[in-house]
Amino acid sequence: MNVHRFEKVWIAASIVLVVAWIGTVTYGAVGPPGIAMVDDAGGTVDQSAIANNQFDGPTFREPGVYEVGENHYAVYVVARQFTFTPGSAEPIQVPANSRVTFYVTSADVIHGFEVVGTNVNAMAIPGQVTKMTVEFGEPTTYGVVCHEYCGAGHHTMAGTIEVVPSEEFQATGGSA
Ligand SMILES: [Cu+2]
Repeated sequence: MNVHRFEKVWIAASIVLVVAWIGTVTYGAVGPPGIAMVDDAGGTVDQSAIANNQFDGPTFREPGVYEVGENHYAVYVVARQFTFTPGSAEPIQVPANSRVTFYVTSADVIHGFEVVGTNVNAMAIPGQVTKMTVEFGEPTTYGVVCHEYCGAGHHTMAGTIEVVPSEEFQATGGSA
């Protein structure tokens, strides 16, 4: 069988592309970028209870920042049209060089929770708790934006995360 020279070049280029794509995904997942998908480990909540500001203990606690371990904090965030609580009215404060687990849910429609300039990027889904653990480094300020179109005020839906020196940090939700 005679394969034309250009045909061979394209076959080779296709193989290189496929290998490069697989390589990129593998590098992102197991290499320095540490990219991971958000799964359903956060479990579910009663969306109407969240909408009525009823928070039932371990499933979804009163929105705020909790100290849950040594240098480990939990942040419970409710997204609703068109604010993050906490985050919008008051910033989410976390200490520098800490590990933070976010629990995010929505009181109404699907929202997004993206920490600008980082790989923290997830959906806030009514009835579902999005759980993700991230590490924060030096003191700085991050913007948080909703990146799922959620209604007329979507473009105004934003918040702030302040990474503060650990001696200035005070957990709003208390410890444990
Ligand atoms: Cu939104």
